[in-house]
Amino acid sequence: MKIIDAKVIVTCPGRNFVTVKIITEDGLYGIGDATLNGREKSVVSYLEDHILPALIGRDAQRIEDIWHFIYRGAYWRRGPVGMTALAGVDVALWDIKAKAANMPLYQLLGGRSRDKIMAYTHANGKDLDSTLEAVAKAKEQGYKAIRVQCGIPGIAKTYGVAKGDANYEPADSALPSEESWSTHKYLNYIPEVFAEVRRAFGDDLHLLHDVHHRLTPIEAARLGKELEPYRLFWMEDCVPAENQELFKLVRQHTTTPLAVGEVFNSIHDCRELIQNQLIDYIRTTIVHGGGITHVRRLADFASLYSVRTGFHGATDLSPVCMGAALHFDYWVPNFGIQEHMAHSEQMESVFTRAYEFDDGYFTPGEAPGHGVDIDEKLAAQYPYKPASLPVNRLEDGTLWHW
Ligand code: CS2
Ligand code: MG
Repeated sequence: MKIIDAKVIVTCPGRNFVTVKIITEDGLYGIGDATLNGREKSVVSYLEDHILPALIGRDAQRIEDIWHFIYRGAYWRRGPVGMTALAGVDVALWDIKAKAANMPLYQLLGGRSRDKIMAYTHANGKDLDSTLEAVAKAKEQGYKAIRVQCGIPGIAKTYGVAKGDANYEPADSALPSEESWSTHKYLNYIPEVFAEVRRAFGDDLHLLHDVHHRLTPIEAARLGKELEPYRLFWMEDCVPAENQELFKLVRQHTTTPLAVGEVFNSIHDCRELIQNQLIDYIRTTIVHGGGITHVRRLADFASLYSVRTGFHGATDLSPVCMGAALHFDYWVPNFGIQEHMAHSEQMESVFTRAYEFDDGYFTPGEAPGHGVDIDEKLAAQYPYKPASLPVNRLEDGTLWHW
């Protein structure tokens, strides 16, 4: 099944998405998400200048061999740009293989392990009242699990809090905007937010919170302890995780479950975290983790240590990634939860999708492949728009973690 064409489709229906499309001599084609928020063009060049030309003439069925050809062939292994480019190719090839077998992708992985896939969505507000309204709205929509982010008095702009009614989109300017942060104000306020949410909505709702890399280990330990009465499903990205050992101190002090990994791109970024049971959920998802071929290995390794998957699913991951992720979620034995930040109608108009949402759960659909396609004509109407993620400074001007 020879590859005769491979290309990158860049489109910006409200935000930039990068899609790999691989076409075989049999007329079959597959697509994969290769979007890296704020660094999209780097991935496009990595694909167009270094990867795709070398695929022409290769056998599309040899997914594993092509994976290693790209990964080892780079010499400069790993990294978010290379692994996102690799993921786009890998998912396109899995899409082709499942279409050739005329089966939904999850069947190719080993069949489904569950009837439905629990998702969590985002509820955020500039203040406590609007946050509580947002939780009520998400609950109304049927979600059983809700991530809660709230504006902090005295901090102008808090991570995860959208401007107005639009979906939260952090890459909101061509050059990085600057945000200001106070750990002191944040730590003094957030436990009260969860106390209020529990008071208003009771104990059944799964509550999640994203710290977004901003604390030191002892600060994260304090927050984890103070959130214990509110029984979170997870506290995410509590500290930056390049040094995986940082989690030891947090783990010693709190039973609040810990999630990490959306910025990771290989098993080596989280091996110690998993084998030392320093985390409970691994967030590394298909688009940034080298595709299904690599993330499948990561999930199996995590299962040895009772670590479950909790795929990243923000709007800057395209519906193509969501589709592939849901097939993976349907199969993976150690599934935890799937993030779902809804794409706008404009974004969804460019991508047709087989997956469905019902009362807090997804199913991936029975279409051959991952069930997502791109309307290239419509995609061409939305040209790339430069967009950067913000940077973050402490109140004294120190450049901090965003
Ligand atoms: C966030 C993301 O969804 C999450 O957990 O951490 O929204 C993250 O900020 C974006 O994906 C960055 O592009
Ligand atoms: Mg996050």
